[in-house]
Amino acid sequence: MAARSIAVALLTASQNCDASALRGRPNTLLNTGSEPRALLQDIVTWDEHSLFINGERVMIFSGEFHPYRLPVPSLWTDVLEKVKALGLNAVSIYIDWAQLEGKPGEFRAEGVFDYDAFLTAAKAVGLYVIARPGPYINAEASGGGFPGWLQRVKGHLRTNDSDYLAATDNYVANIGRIIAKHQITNGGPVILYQPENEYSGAVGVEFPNADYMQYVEDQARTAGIVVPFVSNDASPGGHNAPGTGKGAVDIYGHDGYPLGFDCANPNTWPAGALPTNWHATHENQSPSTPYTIPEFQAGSFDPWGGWGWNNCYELINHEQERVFYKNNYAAGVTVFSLYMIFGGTNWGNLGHPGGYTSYDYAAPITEDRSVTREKYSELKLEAQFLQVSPGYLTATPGDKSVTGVYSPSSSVSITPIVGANGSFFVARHTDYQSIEPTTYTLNLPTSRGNITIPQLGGFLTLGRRDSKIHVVDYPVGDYTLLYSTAEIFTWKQFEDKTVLVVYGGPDEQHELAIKTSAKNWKADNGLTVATKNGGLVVNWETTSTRRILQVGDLYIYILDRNSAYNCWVPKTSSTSSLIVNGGYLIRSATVSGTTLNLKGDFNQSTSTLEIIGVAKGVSVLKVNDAVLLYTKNAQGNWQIAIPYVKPVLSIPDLAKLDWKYINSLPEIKPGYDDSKWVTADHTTTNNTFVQPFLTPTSLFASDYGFHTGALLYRGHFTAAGTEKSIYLSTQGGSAFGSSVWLNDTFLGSWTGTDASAANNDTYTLPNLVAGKPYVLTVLIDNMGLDENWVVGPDQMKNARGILNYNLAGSPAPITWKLTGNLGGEDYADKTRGPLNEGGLFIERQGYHLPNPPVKQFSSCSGGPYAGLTKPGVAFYTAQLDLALPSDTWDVPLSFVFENNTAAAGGAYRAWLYVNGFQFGRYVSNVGPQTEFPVPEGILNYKGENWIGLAVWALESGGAKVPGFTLKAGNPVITGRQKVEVVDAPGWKARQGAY
Ligand code: IPT
Repeated sequence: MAARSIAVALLTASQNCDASALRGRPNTLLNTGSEPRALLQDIVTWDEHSLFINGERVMIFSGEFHPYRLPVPSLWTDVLEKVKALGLNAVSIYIDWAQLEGKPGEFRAEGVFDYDAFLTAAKAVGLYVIARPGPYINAEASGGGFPGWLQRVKGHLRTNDSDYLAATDNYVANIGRIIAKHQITNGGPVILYQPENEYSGAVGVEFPNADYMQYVEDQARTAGIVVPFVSNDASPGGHNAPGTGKGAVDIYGHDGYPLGFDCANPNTWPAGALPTNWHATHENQSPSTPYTIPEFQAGSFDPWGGWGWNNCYELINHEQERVFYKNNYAAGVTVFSLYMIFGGTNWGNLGHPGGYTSYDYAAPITEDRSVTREKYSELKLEAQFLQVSPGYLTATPGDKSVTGVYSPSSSVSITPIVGANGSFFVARHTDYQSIEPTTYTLNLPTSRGNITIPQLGGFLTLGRRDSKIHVVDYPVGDYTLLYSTAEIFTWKQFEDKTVLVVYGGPDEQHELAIKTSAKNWKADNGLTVATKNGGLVVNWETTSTRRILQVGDLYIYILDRNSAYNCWVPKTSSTSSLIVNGGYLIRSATVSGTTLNLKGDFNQSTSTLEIIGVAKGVSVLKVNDAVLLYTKNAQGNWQIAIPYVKPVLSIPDLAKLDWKYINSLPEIKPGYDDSKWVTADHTTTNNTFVQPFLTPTSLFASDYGFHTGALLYRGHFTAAGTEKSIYLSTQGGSAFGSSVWLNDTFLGSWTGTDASAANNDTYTLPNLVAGKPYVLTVLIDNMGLDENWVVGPDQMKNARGILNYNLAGSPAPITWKLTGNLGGEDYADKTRGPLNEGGLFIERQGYHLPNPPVKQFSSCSGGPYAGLTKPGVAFYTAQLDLALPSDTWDVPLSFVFENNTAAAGGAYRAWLYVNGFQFGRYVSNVGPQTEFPVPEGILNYKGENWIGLAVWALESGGAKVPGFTLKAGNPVITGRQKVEVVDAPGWKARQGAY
């Protein structure tokens, strides 16, 4: 046994005897990088199979959720409850540094950025948290989470260059302190901490850089982090695994996105993408730690000009969950997190240029928090199964899947996971891409010998892109299943009975056997029952009618998969649960005295509930706190119909609002005063990515503190009269646009394509008058800063703004001024954070905030629908009053742009502001997003709202917004906690605004 595993084994063993010696070590104790090391706490421990929490062996089944992509703290609990209802027991969170330290040295984490509140909420819901604060996170976030001012750090990012390390200290000290406070050692939910992110590859610098990794870990320890460190190598490369010395983490993990991100071809599962060696690589790389996958593909990102979430969903759907997740179980994963469980929104410019506003990710929970996707339901089946299968955690996975051993069929491959408390045989198509159903039989080793299954005749079927877990010698309370071809959803031992729920796909033949000497049983029609191998064998064909087999006090509910999808297993205490059949969502169940209170959501189609396993002393039923009368059915289960009367929703017609208009491009007007603008006078730059540096002074926006949203440049020169054209090289990131004026004469635009992060254009100039001053105004859309996935090139530093220019035919020098958001790093809006507003005139003035001074604006009945007749930027704002039944209903709302290029009259971009939060960037000529969900809490459902649209027409004929509407999704009766409207200030005249 390696020294490392001895230390672990000793520690684990000590749990039951004297663990106290490990408690109470000072938080400042650093691990020096030498191994083996002692743990700093004794609550989260592990062996080669799994984690233990407080001495109890657990599977960690987690989903990634970014609180920063849902800026409504009172809705965090809603998402967390939806995660918990799946049967997951943890969430993994990234934290976006760029939002919290917009100005070096000033850390702010309040209001919508309140991680203290988030971690409190996770604890209250009963989920563990894996904390992943970076400092680098990737995450399709602007700069990969790095604040823009890191562009001015000369050293290599994510290395131990001292200026980079120093830049991270304040953030990690502050966020580390918040996370530390919420560790499980302090009664909080945080059980693991991930330093760095996918520290897996570099170009041109030393790699792996153990000093760097160790620094990141020491920073966290210094901030008080005592829980184990987990890594997330990009692939099974063994980087920083225990035993690799300095910088090693406690628990090695690697990520996996086997199907990739090509949503263009959603029906194509690429060949050879199913991992087949992950158990073996784990045994090689980190045999003493639980097999850990901190990020596994649960959806896909989608770029500008992409295919949209429906396509991505088709690619990464419930079938992908069946085949790929089950393949991971076959490899023995016991710390498993899905990326993403809920994607959310890239509001307020938080995204990188490779993505648009929606970060739905085709995740199990949709961006508008609905749980209608089939992958949500399929995930529930798998997660609930694992929760009741503790034997899985200690079973030993076979090296790989085999053909011809556990089934004679060559078209089926099976991986055994053999254990003392049940064995698991994971079957899949040998050709995992197969969309043809195949029939097969099994030959499984059981405690009653090898058995050919089905014993009572027929064949098993594996449908298109399917995988199944067949259990053997599987404990169900006091009973044991000798085997089951039908999959297990859950089982529960109640006071007077044990209920097992199994399911199969439509019309499939299944068989299970119970080890029992019972000679009496009760079987519903459609079940064939026989005694064999000293037990009872049941064989059936799945139909949508539920059938029950009763043997002793064991009740086996036999369902089809769609019926199983409708079931929930809410916990009533740490050791007991109910089984609830029906309901759109069952969030929780609490028993107090004689009353059972279910919290849940209901829609029309699933409003009948059956509650299985109510304890004897309980007689009163409340649903969402209201007492309801129930009946008992033949099985003694409670039954109740939840009244659902669809509310009449009054959704305002946006076209009828009282729209006000103000020009948002005063910069091109004669006499515009830019004296308060920053002069671009840096003759050097620390930017090491854009090389060579081509202009007399730097025109890189981040060199002057502007890292987000629209950028404006003004170039002053005195004409010689010989000027012919202006060449401009602009860069804003994928799908960016730019427009150029000379004084108030429009010279042209780059309307953008998804493929172009930069653009070079030469604009012909009119005849200029010698000796006269002229101004070039250049508007550039910064789509976010690049990520920095590969260490070394420092791609995050890739500049935004003007990279080069040439005033052809002229000796005249140009003096450039620029602006982004008002104040730059001294950003104006501390509530909505450093990224939310860019440099548009109306943003600098704060007119996008609630209650702008509309008296100074003009009335315009046509609003954005009338639009602009020439290129420019117009701002339209209106008060929007809502009166929606938000106390008991969850009503998803979204703003929809009509995608009609012809009617628009020209390419345009629109920024959507809702009560001051930028909740949409629409690009008419690139797409794909046209529908922008905005959560309640950002919208006040019971009162006044202010919405704004900044419309940038890029082409000579101007542009109008052909259609812009508010759309309500399907309302559901909800048991979620009340949504508090986010407290964020309205407009006030801004000091020094220009
Ligand atoms: C992995 C990143 O760790 C994560 O932050 C996110 O960007 C994810 O990809 C894609 O959504 S990197 C993996 C693709 C190798």
